[in-house]
Amino acid sequence: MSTPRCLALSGGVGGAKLALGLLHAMPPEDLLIVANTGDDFDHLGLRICPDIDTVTYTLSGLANPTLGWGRGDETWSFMETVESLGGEHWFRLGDRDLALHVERTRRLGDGQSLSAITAEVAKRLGIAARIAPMSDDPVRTIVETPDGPLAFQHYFVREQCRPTVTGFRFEGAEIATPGSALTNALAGEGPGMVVICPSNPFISIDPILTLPGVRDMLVRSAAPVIAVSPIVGGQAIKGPTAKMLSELGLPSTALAVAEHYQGVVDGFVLDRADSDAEDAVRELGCEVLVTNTVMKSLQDRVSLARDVIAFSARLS
Ligand code: FO1
Repeated sequence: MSTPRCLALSGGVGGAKLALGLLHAMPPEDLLIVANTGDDFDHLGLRICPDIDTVTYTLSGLANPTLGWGRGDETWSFMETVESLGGEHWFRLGDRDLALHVERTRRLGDGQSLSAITAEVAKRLGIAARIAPMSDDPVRTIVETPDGPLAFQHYFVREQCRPTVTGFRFEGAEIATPGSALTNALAGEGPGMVVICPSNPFISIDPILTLPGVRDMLVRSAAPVIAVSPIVGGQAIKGPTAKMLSELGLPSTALAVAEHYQGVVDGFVLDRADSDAEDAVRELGCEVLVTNTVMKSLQDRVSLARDVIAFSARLS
């Protein structure tokens, strides 16, 4: 596999939106998206990989635009039937989405790696860019709360992010091997640029950075590492990032996210709404780009991707 020009680290919805913009802004073979797998879990006997699937469905044009996860052309007969039988229905698997979980679980059972399955599914769905898991080994995010630890999807979906967060653990990360797509991309001359997508820093990006050697490879990489803020005007575009920051005793600001990434990133992208933080972020030792980061339309995604590419060229 050739070294990608752009390595994008992604979590769920926000990451997938920028990944789609990047796909439109460069030749697809130049792009490698490495997805968080800390959200993965086994449910109803199936292996579910939400962040890989959100990126895969988004890049193939199959994503559900309303929910942000799962497929757009969905029906729910399977879930309704599970519920009618008294089964667990708090985590909803649509009928078409179900096929991916069944097929992935079968292939894993046959001994195929998650990397190989993810690449094959992307190809089958017509995606020309590369998508890879952060690791083929199991890493499971645990959310610490005052009432004890919660498995990630129990916190996120079953409890609707209501419990107060006191910290995170990434079970298995210390003995996991980073995926070969990720380490190959960062080895040798490395990629032209690394983009940390506007995903939740604690639950989407930290699992990737915690894998043995990954943070060091990013710090040592000659490529500019650029993070796009998932916080705009004190709010997360989607998800619990702002809530988590305040529960962890941090301000719900883009600056707090930049501080979190201090030492890893060379560049930080702020939304225009947060332009007053520009000097403070620069004082952390990284360059700053202020632009529109809110991605409502495809045009917004492509514009932000182009801005990030131009910013990285300035930093190279
Ligand atoms: N998120 C929900 O809020 N409710 C669900 O029932 C749900 C089901 C689901 C099924 C497959 C899948 O790939 C993702 C799903 N998600 C659901 C999203 C997912 O749990 C989270 O958004 C991510 O883990 C956070 O990035």
